[in-house]
Amino acid sequence: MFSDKKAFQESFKKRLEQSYSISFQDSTRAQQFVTLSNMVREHISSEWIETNERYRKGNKQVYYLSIEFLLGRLLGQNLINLGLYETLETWLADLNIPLDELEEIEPDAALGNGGLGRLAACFLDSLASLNLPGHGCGIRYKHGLFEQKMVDGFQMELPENWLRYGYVWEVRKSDLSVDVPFWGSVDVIERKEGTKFRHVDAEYVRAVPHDMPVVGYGGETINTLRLWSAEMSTMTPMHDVLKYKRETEAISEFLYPDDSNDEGKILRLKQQYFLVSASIRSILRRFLSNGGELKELHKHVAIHINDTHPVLAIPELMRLLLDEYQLSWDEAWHITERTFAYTNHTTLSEALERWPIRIFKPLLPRIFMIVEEINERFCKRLWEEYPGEWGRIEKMAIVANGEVRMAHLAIAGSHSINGVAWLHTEILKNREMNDFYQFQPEKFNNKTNGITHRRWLLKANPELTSLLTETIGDGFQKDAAELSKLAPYADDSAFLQKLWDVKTKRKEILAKRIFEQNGVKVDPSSIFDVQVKRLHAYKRQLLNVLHILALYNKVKADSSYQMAPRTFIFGAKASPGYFYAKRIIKLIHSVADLVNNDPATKGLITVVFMENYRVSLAEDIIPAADISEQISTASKEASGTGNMKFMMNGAITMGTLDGANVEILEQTGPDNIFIFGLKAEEVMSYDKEGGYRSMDYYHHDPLIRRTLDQLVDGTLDDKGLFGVIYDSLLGENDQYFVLKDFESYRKTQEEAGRIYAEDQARWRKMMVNNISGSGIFSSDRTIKEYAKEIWNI
Ligand code: CR1
Repeated sequence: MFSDKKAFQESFKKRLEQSYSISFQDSTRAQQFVTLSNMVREHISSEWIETNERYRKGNKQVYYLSIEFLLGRLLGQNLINLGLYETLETWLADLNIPLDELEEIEPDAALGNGGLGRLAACFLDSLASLNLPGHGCGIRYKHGLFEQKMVDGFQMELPENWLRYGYVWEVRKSDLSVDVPFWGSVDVIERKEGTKFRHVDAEYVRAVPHDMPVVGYGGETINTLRLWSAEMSTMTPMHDVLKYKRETEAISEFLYPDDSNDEGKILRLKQQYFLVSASIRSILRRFLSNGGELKELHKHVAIHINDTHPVLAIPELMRLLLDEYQLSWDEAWHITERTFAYTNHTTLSEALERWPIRIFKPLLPRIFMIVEEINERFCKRLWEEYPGEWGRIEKMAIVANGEVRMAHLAIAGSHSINGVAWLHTEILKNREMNDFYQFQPEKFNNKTNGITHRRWLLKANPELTSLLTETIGDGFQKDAAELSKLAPYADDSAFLQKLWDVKTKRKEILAKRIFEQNGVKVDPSSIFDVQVKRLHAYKRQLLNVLHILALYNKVKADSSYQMAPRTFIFGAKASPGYFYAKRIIKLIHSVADLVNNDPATKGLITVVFMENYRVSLAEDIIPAADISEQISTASKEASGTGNMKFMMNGAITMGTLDGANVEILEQTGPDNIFIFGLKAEEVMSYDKEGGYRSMDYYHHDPLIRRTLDQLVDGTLDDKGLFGVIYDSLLGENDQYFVLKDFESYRKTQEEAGRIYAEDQARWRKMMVNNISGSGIFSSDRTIKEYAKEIWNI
């Protein structure tokens, strides 16, 4: 289909006309996009079949269970991985169709919130590109992450609709549906062979799989992402059918429904069980139909639990082995514990899931019985290890105080527990999960996150990709470790000039987009200083915006103050119920209004907030960045992955020693990164022992005082909008150490600006050292470690 230009063009036109009954001349970009994508999907079908055949012959399979997969767009990436991008670009251009316009039509598949979901997407790409048998299991939410619309600086949330053209990449497989039971009760049947349990009077929800091809680089391996959608089951009687339909379909309607009330909580728990029950049963079915022996399951199947959301997979596998396949508890547990591995992604307590028994037990009666039994046996083992230590055992229990603690269940039921960056894993081992680490140290390990360089370099930055290819050859495209070959070019002035030109070109492209979207003119020769990520207090967008306001004050107060012109670029969605985060978004807009419209700072400081941050927008922003803001309160950001994307695109990190920044520093060395602020141990010891008083910083630093006062004195608004932020810093003693780190941040920013303006040769060299040191952050490296050390594939 794609081997001959004429044949392709004819087939493309013909298919378009046949599918839409429209002449080729009159067809729309959307119709062209759908036609082309369908052709690509059909093109890979034989490789997809072939991959599955290969897997049937006995390799160990990995299943990556995740409540989020933040895929973004697939057309361009699939073409790159298939090696077809450039060919089709010219063939389509002949038909007057710019390929990039077709790519722009594709809605982002935004089935995730942020880092955790994007990591899952990068992992799928790496698994397939390394020809490893690893598949995703997730939920086919009808609506992905909300679309952010800014109205007068306030965030509005609109429902997202990625399925509007139908979804070209998926294949619906109704014949492989499974029915998932909720509610009802458990019948206990005493038999000669022992006690049997049966879940009765359940309400069933049908899980219908939709398979998506995951195209590996080179096109040899096409893995599968199986997404389940919830539909009515024929196993439930027809009374009150409307209510039943509504409640059923709600399960796969939205990503993370609001769970601030019980109704939302029930829905969330339903989603979790829905995902794991359908996935585990389809995994077992496939395993058994290939002739697998259940007692050997763990030797042929590895199941990974991405954060605690899919943790019910553990009792679900137990349930199947016990109730449906009649294994003994000990046999079932032996298999289960060796099959599962769990990744922790955060130590923030609000993200550690606990489910109230009053909700859990009635919704999932049999699963709850099994969880209780797991807990009893687990506590018994603890008792043997720590006789008499009630306090410790209660702290470690899986069920306690009326709640099921999902992380504890994950630890007890997995053979491997990993953090996502060196520092994060150390904090897990030595603090957050220290009791568990003492009990079973061999289970704990680190797997520093990574990003797929195929999307974040080859796809997002073709300009840099060609420059690198002409400089060090194309080996890095397959193996990102080869980026290290760039190191000698840090002193090659001809190369440095070309690198600078590429960066400038990407800044011009972004500047154009900013003008179109925001109506703000930004100067591509200014420093592009970028912070894009979810809005959260610990990520400290507030520190960034307060620094901008302080800088503005400095320039206003002293017209001779020298600074390199800067464009501060933000992108962030705030969780709809997170009032404080939304207020910070408003603050960024108010500061932008003040600064962008003041002739005194015109051309020196520009502030831009780009609406609706998402994967496809990130692909435009990241290649254009000079400075990458990674300024979380040390110890709070588990890893970060944006930091790695920026580094690979030649931006210099402005960061705290938090998450993977620590390892970025290891790669770049101290001269190629801007590090500031408290260290993790310092933050943790203040957290524990106190001793920090934000008010002192307010009193002793006139710049801080002046800047904070502007939050409440009418400079930014006259409705008291920012009192809540002022109070969080002073009244509530600044939980995230914004004021404590402020001066160190300000000075480091000043230093960065000075180098950029006065020592551009040095800056260019820093860029090279970042790119050449970034290969280790390819998710290929991460996945190879998971494969070898956790999954044993
Ligand atoms: C972490 O906050 C990390 C990603 C992926 C996030 C971020 O630092 O890079 O996971 N955690 O590991 C998260 O979303 C619910 O927890």
